[in-house]
Amino acid sequence: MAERTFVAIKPDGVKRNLIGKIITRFEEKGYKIIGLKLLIPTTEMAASHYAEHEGKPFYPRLIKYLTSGPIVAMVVQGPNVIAESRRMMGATKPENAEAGTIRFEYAICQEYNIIHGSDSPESAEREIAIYFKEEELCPNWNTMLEVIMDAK
Ligand code: D4T
Repeated sequence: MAERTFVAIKPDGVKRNLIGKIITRFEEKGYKIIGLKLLIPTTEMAASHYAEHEGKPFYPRLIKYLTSGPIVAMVVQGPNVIAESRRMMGATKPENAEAGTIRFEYAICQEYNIIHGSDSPESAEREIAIYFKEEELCPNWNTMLEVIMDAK
């Protein structure tokens, strides 16, 4: 199976009308979006997503933030997409993000850093399963389209 990762445009990114700009970066890079939805995460979803941070001082605000409005949940597929998409996002703290990265361009604080990306294959599969059913994903859509176009 091709490498895939979970990416979320967080509520501040959606509220600031950055959906198109952020999706464009992944498309222009050459990655395929194989799952996409707009949803307001429940507290259970957010708690599961950020289980590793439970008990930390910033955890309650993190959960409140993630459940405060719609997010765009995406599954993105392509070579080395887990590491590369995090490089495209830049450091968690926008002030440490390299010039040209998504957080450098669009975020000014760690707490509201507009985007999330899985940090390992295990996190990617765990996070994809929180937001998507496997049958909601379209991993082979490019091949499917080629078959239809060839038939014409
Ligand atoms: P996410 O998971 O949102 O992509 O962030 P990172 O993978 O880049 O960073 P993380 O897990 O360390 O942090 C998760 C989330 O918590 C917020 N946060 C983090 C915060 O508000 N205060 C803090 O001190 C830390 C460490 C930001 C991202």
